[in-house]
This record gives sequence, C-alpha cells and structure tokens, in this order.
Amino acid sequence: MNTMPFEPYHPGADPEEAARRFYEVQRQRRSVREFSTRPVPRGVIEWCVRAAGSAPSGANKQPWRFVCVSDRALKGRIREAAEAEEREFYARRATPEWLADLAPLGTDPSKPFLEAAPWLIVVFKLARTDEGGHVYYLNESVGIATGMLIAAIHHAGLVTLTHTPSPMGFLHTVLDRPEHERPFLLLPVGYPAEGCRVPAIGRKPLGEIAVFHEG
Ligand code: IYR
Repeated sequence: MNTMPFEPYHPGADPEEAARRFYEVQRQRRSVREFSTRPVPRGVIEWCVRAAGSAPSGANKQPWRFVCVSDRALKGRIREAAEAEEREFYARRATPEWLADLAPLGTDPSKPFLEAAPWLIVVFKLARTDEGGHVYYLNESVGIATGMLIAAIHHAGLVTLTHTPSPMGFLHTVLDRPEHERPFLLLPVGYPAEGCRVPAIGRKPLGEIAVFHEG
C-alpha cells in the first residue's frame, strides 16, 4: 500500500470559548444585494480563496476552481447573460410557489450588483481532475469550500451574495472554461452600498436545528 507521509497535528486550546467567538462573528453575516463600487485589492480575494482551498474534499482531489473577475467588460457580459436567464425565470420557469417564497425578499430579474461589486467569484466544480482522473463527493466538497469562502469573505469585513442564476451554463461560455469545469455558484464580493438594507430575517434556534443523543 502506498501511503503518504503523516505529520503531527495540534488543535487549538479552549474549544468552547473559540466556538462561541466564531458564532458571534458568523451570526453577523448577511447576504447583501446592494454593493458599493469601492475597490477591493486582489490580495484580499486571494486570501479568501486560499481559505476556501483549504477545505476538505473527497480523496483530497480539491475539485474546484475559483474564477475571480474584476474586469468591467467581463462583469458587464455576465450581468447581461444572467439577467436574460433571470427574466425567463421570473416570467416563465419559476413555479407560483417559488415566486411566492421569493416575494418577501423583493428579488427580481435586475442584477446591478453584478457590475457594481468590485469582484465576482465564480465557483466551478471539476467533474474530473485537471489530469482527467476521478473526483469524489463533488457537490459536498465544492459546497464545503464555498461555505468556507463565504465565511472568509465575512471574516475579512466584506459582503457577498450566494447568487444562483439558473441555468448558469452561460458562465462556462462567457468565462471560456474547459469542458470538465461546471459552474456551481456566483459570488459578488465587495463592500455594502451606503445605506444598504437587508431583509429582517430570523435564524432558527438551536433546538430546531440540532438533535442530541447524549451518552
Ligand atoms: N436566482 C434568482 C431567484 C432566486 C432564487 C432563490 I431559492 C433565492 O433565495 C433568491 C433568488 C435570483 O437570483 O433572483
């Protein structure tokens, strides 16, 4: 059997205090739809993507690509294509139930944040490794990495939105990605617009999201 070298691993101290502090930070995170045009240096985006890339993945295949766009023309083309899909979605594709569920959020086919935000990070999942090999637990792996990316963006003092234009095949074409890369999620990243407001949503209490079987 061909095993890799193993190394010592040291977890942090005082898990309860650390867990509480992390919760206090993460609970401040909100999905934001109104972005400032204030620039964000590329270095900040690079650190956030490194954090995402530290995620666990099936057999450590790291089946993700984070395409980071600040180019104005490219953002314009993404907005145009996304809005075309969204117009179809709101006019025809969405079920009445879906539209009713979205109504309180006030979303519509207009996506100005795709041009206003200084960065768009388009997350692609790799159906195969770059070398053509198998990947495992693809959606789980890329979902975890994306969650870590969102946490990193929030931790950096920036905001983002988990945007899912559907279908999002156009991102493959517009960004000229190879065949084995499939669009997964689009994240505008930046600062909130001045006077930005977010819907007053609540989060389920622990008792509704957790079940304990204690020994
Ligand atoms: N992708 C559309 C619709 C949309 C769907 C869900 I589920 C949301 O939570 C929000 C929006 C849009 O971006 O408008």
